[in-house]
Formats: sequence, C-alpha cells, structure tokens
Amino acid sequence: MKIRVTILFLCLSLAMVNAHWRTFLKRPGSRRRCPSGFTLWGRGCYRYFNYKCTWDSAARYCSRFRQTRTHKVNRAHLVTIDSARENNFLLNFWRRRRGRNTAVWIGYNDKRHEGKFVTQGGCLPRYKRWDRSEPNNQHGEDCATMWKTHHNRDNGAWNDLRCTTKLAFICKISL
Ligand SMILES: [Ca+2]
Ligand SMILES: [Ca+2]
Repeated sequence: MKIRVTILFLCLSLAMVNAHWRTFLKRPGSRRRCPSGFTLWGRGCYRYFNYKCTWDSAARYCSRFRQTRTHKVNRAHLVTIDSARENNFLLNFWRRRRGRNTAVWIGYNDKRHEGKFVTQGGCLPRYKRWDRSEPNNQHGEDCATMWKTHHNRDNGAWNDLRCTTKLAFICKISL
C-alpha cells in the first residue's frame, strides 16, 4: 500500500513538473528569440538592410548572422517566402523601411537552370508570387526581387532582375 501511494505521489509530481515546464516554454520570448535588430514573425527572424548590394554580396552578408540555441545553429539567408501570409507580412515589413527604394532582393535565383528559381541552398520555393509577365529574364535576369510598380500597385509581387544590380535586401533566420 505504502509503495502504491509513493508511486502515485511521484507520478503526480512528474505531471505537475511537466505541465509547469510546458507553460514555461509557451511563454512569449522564452522559446523563440531573434538576434539584435531582427524582428520575430511566425517561425522566422527578419531584418532589412538598406545597403545597396549585388544579390551575391547580399546573400554573403546575410550568412554572417545566426541564432544559436542549444545544440542548434540557425544561419541567416536572403529571405525566402513560404506562403501568401508571409509575403504579405514581408510587404508591410518592407513598406515601413524602404524609403524610396522600389525593389528589394529576396532569396531566389535561376543562375543554374534558366527559368528554374531556387533558394541559396538549391531548394525549390514552396510559394511563388511572380508579377504578371515575370520572371521574364530580360537581358539575362537571374535574381528575384519584391518590387513596387505603378502597374502592380505595390501588391508584393516579384520580379527577376540582373544579379549585379545593387539593391537593399532582407535577411531571414528560419527558426
Ligand atoms: Ca533568368
Ligand atoms: Ca524581370
């Protein structure tokens, strides 16, 4: 009888510790943190850089940032966009920071296979938001931007541009 009571007591104690720990993990900021200067949204950290860079330089610049958690390092990359919701978030994020800039680098290029846009790591995009008649590879355009034109009315659509164009960019750390 004594042993049964002890086991029951131990189980109850473990359940309480477990519940407490789960509540702690769910607290805002306790689980997902972004490095200084980055904004947390969903499962990502985002930062806008108003340095005018080629696509390659922007990608290299992003990779210097990282977020370290126990046993895991998440490195930053040029922003990738996985859903219409994220594209919309990013459009508003960019609007608040862009000043007079009308295009910003995002993390896709078709340098290896014309017309097949992939991320820095070579993955296919999970979502696309190309503007009408884009990507058009005009004069060898291989790198993706989000852009603002009179025609698209600043709706977050994407356009390919020459990778050597110098633009501001957005880095993302996927959490
Ligand atoms: Ca191209
Ligand atoms: Ca284009």
